Amino acid sequence: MGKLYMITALAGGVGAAKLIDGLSSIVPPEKLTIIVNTGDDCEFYGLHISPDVDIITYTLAGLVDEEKGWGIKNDTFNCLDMLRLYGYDTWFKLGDKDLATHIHRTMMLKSGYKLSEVTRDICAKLRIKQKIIPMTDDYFATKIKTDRDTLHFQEYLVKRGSVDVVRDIIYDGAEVAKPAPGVIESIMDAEIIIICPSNPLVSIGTILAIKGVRQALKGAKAKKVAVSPIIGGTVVKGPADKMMKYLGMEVSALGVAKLYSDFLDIFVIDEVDAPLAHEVEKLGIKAVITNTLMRTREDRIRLAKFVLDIAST
Ligand code: GDP
Ligand code: FO1
Repeated sequence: MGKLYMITALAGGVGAAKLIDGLSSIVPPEKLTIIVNTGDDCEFYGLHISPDVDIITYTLAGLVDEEKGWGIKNDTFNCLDMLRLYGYDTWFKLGDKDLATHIHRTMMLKSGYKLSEVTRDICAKLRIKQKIIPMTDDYFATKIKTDRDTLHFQEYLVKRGSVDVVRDIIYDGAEVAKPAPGVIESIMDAEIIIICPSNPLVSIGTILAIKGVRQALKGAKAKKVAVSPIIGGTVVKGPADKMMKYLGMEVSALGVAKLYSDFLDIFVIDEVDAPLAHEVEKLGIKAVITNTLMRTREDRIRLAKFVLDIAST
């Protein structure tokens, strides 16, 4: 690769972290900014948890549990066991080391620091040189309206195992939440913007719902490239396919392309979805085809290189 580009990525959790890992091995850290979804943030035992921010952070720090894609590798669950004994709900699996992150974050938030400042502090202490910015410092909660109730996203996903029929997705707080410092600037300053393979509704959709973000993406000079999170009409993991289906969307790379069509330049779709390329291009988006499944570290690096090559030609 010749010129070193300023890159900004929009990211959710596990799917995104794999591509970010690939990018981080080929891009100098000071050239990479990652804007991360906070719609999944939740509170347990008085602690503020930022699952997607932590997934990206732990991945870049080499701490992540590779098998699950979240949490810290070789973590133990002694604290949770004790909390269960005291009668607390323990369906959200917070490891002992992971809890230290949430305690630290909550203490800093309580003493007046913003989430973006806390994230910077955690990154510095974990020696992460890339810039990780939560999408907002303000309250924002993704809620799922089911047939019987309205749930926080983590209750829908983890507690109930995403079995419910999804009637609506509520971006609670989107009306007032402001982009965190650096979000709009990093979009406007970027030369390449990458939309990671993340849930288009509850990971990328939330970032796009923050005031000014979609507008900034439309106006940004950067080449905007997304990697499809849907391969052959299905997901690698997570509930994106079910959610899209229940909300009447086409469950395919084309369905995702439609959600990004007002700002996207290039859509990277999987080889199995080659027949959709023509329909994607009808939306005014260039479709490029490759193997997008990241099973190994080599897959991550290869896909990251592919995305950068496509964006810089
Ligand atoms: P998120 O990253 O927080 O949105 O949550 P998930 O990790 O559950 O992933 C969401 C989306 O990423 C799903 O639609 C997955 O299909 C997609 N995804 C996960 N891994 C891969 C991968 O290796 N390649 C591609 N193309 N998509 C992936
Ligand atoms: N995902 C699960 O499926 N079960 C869990 O118990 C769980 C705990 C957890 C704790 C900390 C953390 O940072 C992430 C955690 N996740 C868990 C992942 C998380 O719920 C989702 O993958 C993301 O919110 C979606 O991006």
